[in-house]
Amino acid sequence: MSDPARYALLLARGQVVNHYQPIISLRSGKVLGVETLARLVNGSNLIQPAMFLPCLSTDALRDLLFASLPNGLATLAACDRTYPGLLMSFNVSPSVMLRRGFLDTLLEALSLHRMDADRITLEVLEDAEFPNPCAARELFQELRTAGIGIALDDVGSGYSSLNRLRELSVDKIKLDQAFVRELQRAPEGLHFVSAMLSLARGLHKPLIVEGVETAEIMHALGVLGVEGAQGYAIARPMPEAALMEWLDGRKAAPASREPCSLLGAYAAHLSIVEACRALQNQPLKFSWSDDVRNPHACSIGRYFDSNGLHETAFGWAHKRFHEIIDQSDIDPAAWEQAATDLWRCLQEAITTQAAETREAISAI
Ligand code: G
Ligand code: MN
Repeated sequence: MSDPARYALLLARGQVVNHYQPIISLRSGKVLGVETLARLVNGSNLIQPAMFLPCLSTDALRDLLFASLPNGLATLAACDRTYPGLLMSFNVSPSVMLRRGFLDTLLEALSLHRMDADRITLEVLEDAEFPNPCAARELFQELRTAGIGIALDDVGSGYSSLNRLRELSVDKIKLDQAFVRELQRAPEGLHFVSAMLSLARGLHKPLIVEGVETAEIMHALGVLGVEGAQGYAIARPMPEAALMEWLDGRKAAPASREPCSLLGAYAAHLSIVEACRALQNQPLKFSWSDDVRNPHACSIGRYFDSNGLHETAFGWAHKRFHEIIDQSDIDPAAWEQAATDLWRCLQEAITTQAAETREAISAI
């Protein structure tokens, strides 16, 4: 039997289980909600969505959503006993959303489970374009009027273009994993995260980043000011019982804004440079505070000091950046050059460190 036929058969037989992956606020450390992730059960194997989703027809995708919805809502009700008020996200393909009766079926399921519509969020997948943008706009309006949250999923990949973000009214933006997973190998990816964060802030929508695989990446995103995070460093997708245990054992810890790694320093430098640029661009009279002028008083300098990192290429680049800021008449080109030099030095150190860690792991 071909793979698509096997997946369709498993789905028709109801061989579907939900796993749940928490989404946390980096600001408060609190759990904001969980994303429902369907898995097909094939004997003792679980088949991941990346394998089977591309093989399913629109009808099958709709069946998948409405097969995972009742269990998801029951799990949400169970979570309420110990962790009230979480949100639950369900992934949905544009083609499924535009099927006749989609909203009614969704509302029926919610009413059957006595769950308020504002407890669920639909994550709109990037797997296809909306065939009818007018109908999509209307539906999004209806969903939002009903209280159902909408997130644009996997933004930055596939069809989740900026155009979709501009045209459709959504509540949240989820940045694709590809921009986050590789940050230790390619820290310059933080500029994409930062740009998306500015856009999300401008649109008054929280940005949630996916693919947060290490504590260092989570920390750097907190330094940058990202609101929500999801990924292996927080928790892997897990069945209901494991989710309950995880929630029971969870202690909320807000992300620190002080850099405590080179990637964190890269993120802090990014925030400082953007703030400086914005101020320099305005016809305002201002003087830099001592914290910005003094290389030992800024958060990056404090981190370098406490870890003996000043006498390094990036430590010198950091001092040079502050020397330029400290001049009474700042030369904008020299300032931009100094800002870029510090990123470049940090980037080199971070990627070298990541390569050494990989080598050390493979030697074990
Ligand atoms: O695109 P979407 O957000 O729906 O993708 C979720 C998928 O990504 C799930 O199948 C989940 O198992 C996987 N996933 C979740 N967190 C991580 C992570 O930190 N790294 C990687 N590589 N995959 C993840
Ligand atoms: Mn998703």
